[in-house]
Amino acid sequence: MSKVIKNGTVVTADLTYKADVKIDGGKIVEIGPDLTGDEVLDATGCYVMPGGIDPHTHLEMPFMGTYSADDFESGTRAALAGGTTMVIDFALPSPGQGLLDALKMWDNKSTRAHCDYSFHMAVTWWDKQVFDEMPKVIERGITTFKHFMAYKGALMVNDDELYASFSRLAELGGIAMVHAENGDVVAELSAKLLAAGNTGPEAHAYSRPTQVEGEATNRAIMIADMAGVPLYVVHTSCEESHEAIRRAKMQGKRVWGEPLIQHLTLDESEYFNTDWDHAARRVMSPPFRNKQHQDSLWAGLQSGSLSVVATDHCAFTTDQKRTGVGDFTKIPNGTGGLEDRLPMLWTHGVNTGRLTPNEFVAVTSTNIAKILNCYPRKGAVLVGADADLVVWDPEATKTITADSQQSAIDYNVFEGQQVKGLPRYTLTRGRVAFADGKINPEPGHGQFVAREPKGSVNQALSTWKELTAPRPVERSGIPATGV
Ligand code: DUC
Ligand code: ZN
Ligand code: ZN
Ligand code: ZN
Repeated sequence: MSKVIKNGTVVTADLTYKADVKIDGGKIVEIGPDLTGDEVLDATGCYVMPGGIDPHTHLEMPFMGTYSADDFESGTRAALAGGTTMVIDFALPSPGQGLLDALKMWDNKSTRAHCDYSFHMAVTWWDKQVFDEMPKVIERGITTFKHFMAYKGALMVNDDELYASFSRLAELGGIAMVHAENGDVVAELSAKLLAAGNTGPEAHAYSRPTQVEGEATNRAIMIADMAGVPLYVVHTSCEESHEAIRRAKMQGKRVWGEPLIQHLTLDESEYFNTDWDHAARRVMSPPFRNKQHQDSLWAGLQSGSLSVVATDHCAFTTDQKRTGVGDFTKIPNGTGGLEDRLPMLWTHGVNTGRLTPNEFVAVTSTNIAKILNCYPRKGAVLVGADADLVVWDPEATKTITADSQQSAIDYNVFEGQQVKGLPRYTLTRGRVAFADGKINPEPGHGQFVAREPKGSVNQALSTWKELTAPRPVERSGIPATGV
């Protein structure tokens, strides 16, 4: 059964043009005028764009004494309802657990996914077993490895471990990723705040100032440069971190930054709400920042110094958040956003003139497909590409509310926000999974997307490489010992 999306305007990262799109066998088979097929989807007044790719989710993840509340079932339903057709989740070994063992757990969790997905691997500890398993993980199609520079005593890795892991990845052609916050300083500040009686959610923001993120981003970039590995910085939330990424790019390094839709549209005043639940529900790391930092992130998307908009979707219920009453360090870190990323970015980005529709496609889909090496199978409207598409109605409006969301949690951090620009249809490999406001789920439809290593290294300007084969200098006149 073929399908034709008719009367729409195709919008990709670089082109805008009127055309019908024909789909068969889950793939795009033809693009052009006046196409016919067994089934017609009307796209009059709509844009036909590559479905969103969210490269940063934590579904059913064990974290801070609990599990994130959305699993691959509710998480990928939320994705599709918001026009996202692929998620990349983090397989997270607990310290001491093998990478392949963790991967098995993630394979089992993801069997009910409604849309395609891939994984990043987290490196939460370091020894010979991790070193030996890395190539096997890459053979499985997982080429991106995330390192936590925060969460001291739990997931954090130290600089020696970062350097060892980054060097191994450079050798294997992988990409290093970092959660860039100085975990030692965060731990010190948190202890001080608690000792002074600052126990509420606002102390979470005080414990993670922008400097801890800027310092860690700079450090990660320098360590990546010495190791010669490309670096992807997740959840870039502030100017200090953005500045480091910008500078690295200007120096010719492959470094990418990923702001989240939450940091672009919500600010630190959320933590000073007098309702404890309201503030705690918004506790995530890094925390929300002030308007100057938001401006910096928007500017980065405009100029191309920041590449991708993600969510870090890691949702916890109010009850889960309440385990941190009396001690902000025990509030599970994380917020939702999968269903709202595209409508919020369209509303605050395209409708305000900050982003063109083509730039919107680039930062929500195409750029990350290229970075992760699954382009043009994903992130493209091209013959032969997977028919992961969103038919986008720029005139459709709604008010975001927890009552109508797919996520399993009992609130939404964007509650009450008016959005203009919503999916009319979302297609996952040709299957219409969302139509006219209704989800049509098929658990297990989603397939794992394996990715090949790109093998790109960072060698442009670094002089460090000259030192990797060190030669001792022959010297004369060495003083005799014991003089
Ligand atoms: N930050 C969060 O807020 N949640 C999950 C992990 C992270 O780094
Ligand atoms: Zn993180
Ligand atoms: Zn994360
Ligand atoms: Zn199917």
